[in-house]
Amino acid sequence: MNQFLEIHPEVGEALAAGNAVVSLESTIISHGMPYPKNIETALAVEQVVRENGAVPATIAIFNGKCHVGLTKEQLEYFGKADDVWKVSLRDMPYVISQNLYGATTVAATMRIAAMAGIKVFVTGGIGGVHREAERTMDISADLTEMAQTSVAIVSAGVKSILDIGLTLEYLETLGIPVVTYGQDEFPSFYTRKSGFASPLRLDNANEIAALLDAKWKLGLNGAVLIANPVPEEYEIDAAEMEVHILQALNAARDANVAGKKVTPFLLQYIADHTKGESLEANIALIKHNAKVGAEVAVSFASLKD
Ligand code: PSU
Ligand code: MN
Repeated sequence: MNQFLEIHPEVGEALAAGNAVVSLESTIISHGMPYPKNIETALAVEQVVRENGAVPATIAIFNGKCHVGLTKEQLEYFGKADDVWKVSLRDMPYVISQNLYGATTVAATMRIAAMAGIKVFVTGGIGGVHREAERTMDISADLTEMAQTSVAIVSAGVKSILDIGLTLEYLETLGIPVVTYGQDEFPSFYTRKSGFASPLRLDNANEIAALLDAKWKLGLNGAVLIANPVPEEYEIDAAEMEVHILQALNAARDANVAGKKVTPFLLQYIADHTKGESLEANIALIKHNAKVGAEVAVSFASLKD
């Protein structure tokens, strides 16, 4: 076993028995949502995973170790502390060797999940190709990680702080199947629409599990992105969101925000300027993703080799 991994006993037992496990990221807790809603949401999401027959494994770096499955106290720590690193792949060796605390992004969470043998990962929104990336070259390591690591990701699509069209092109280049659950259009996080057709569509968890099985048995390594639209009753009007997003992008430019700070800055700005509504949608969609992710994990675990 990898010397940097610390697997929670409940998670380890489920994995050893071949039962369904769903991994969850921690950047959304420490850098993606305000306290105390972040902790409430993290706990509620774990509960949804359990109710749907899988064991949750939230992943974070604690004192230099990659923890797979957190205690309630550890989750609370990540929701409250302000000295927590946002850890993507390139930060892992530093944070681990310096015995620091880190909240893992999609890229880092996927890699640690794969090290532990977990096949399904649930989040809210992934990183992608930023608007104006042709000038800034700001493309999330989440995408390149998806090309290499064989974990299915359930997200609510791609948030329109990013360039959705370019992100879909990049995913195509990397050979990553993009499957929208239950509709033809690719969703854009707060809304079910994006203006882009989804490359693929499947309507139930068993078909998604069969696609994962086929991909990996073919030796096609890498992720599958499962885009799960936000529930209708929590959707936010796209035109209304676009106003806030443009303001957030302007504010980031005025403040010369660059590098790893860009995404947290934009998320924070939007959360501050849309108050309850965007947060409520965010919580609803991640719970919905947890349900679908657990169903996929259960179905995948039931497939015989
Ligand atoms: N997008 C969201 N919510 C998030 C993130 C992205 O809608 O919380 C977080 C995720 O942890 C994602 C990370 O992996 O931001 C991407 O950061 P960057 O763009 O710096 O790669
Ligand atoms: Mn970036």
